[in-house]
Amino acid sequence: MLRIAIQSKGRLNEESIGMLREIGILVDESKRKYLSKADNFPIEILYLRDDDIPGVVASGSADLGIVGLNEVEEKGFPVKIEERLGFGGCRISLAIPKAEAYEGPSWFEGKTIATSYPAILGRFLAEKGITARVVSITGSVEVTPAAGIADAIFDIVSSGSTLVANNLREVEKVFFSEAVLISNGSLSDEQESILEEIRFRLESARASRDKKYLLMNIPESSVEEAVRILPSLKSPTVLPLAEKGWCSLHSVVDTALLWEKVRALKKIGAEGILVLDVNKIIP
Ligand code: PRT
Ligand code: ZN
Repeated sequence: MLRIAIQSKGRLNEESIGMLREIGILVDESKRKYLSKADNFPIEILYLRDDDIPGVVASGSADLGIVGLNEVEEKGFPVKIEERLGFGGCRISLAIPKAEAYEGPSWFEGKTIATSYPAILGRFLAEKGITARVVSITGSVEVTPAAGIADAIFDIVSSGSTLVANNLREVEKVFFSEAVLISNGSLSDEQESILEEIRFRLESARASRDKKYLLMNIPESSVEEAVRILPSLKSPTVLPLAEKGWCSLHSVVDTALLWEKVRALKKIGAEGILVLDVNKIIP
């Protein structure tokens, strides 16, 4: 059995549950309690505030956690980053009042900066040799300059609209974050094999994300050319059709190349092209 801590509510909650579902671990949300068991996998879900997840994993009260890399970095607990999960992307940036001129980090010398990330900010300031006063605040950091509490802020930015709404300007992007899977690095052999299964499934899900499945009818005389256009996982699958002289051709292509391939295939006579999402790719 493995215990995994995820955010109970907030920005990472839904996507954490969605990620577990994507790899076939079903969490019954209607039964959601502080701790609940997955229906079909040897895993227990522990619902926590994101701030508590790195510490709970480091202490061994949970074996794994899904949390923002920003929280891991800020808290500084000795946890192991097992996987980057590709959601919850954001950055932590320094922002100043819009009207201020800015020529570089020395702007912050002697200034007061409000933040929920004093450790990450402290390291940045030390690296740049800047002395500033850091005010730790847990919420609504973006209103502190207008309220006269701070000259600048160091806060999470995603679209940037919160900064714009508060007449602030992002001047230094300091730390880039996304959701990560963490462990305490001391799992039993049985737990290690469950984690290995999770990693394997994550990899299959990831591999499928930027692929499309293509199905089409193509004249027999064009098959050789189509195989050249469509280098696939192996080679494309070619099946004869009832109608003489025609085949059905199946292949997997990179999403980025989809339209280029479709155009080339139509040119050599492909018809009835179907494009399908790929659910999993299991090597
Ligand atoms: O209650 P709990 O403590 O669990 O949650 P929380 O309120 O501390 O965190 P929550 O749910 O807001 O965020 C959880 C995690 O999501 C963060 O630790 C980040 O890793 C990640 N994340 C991704 C974000 C954002 N994007 C984000 N935009 N966390 C916060 N924001 C906030 C930010 O603080 C600012 O107020 O959104 C605002 C900025 O957004 P934009 O789009 O206007 O730039
Ligand atoms: Zn939090």
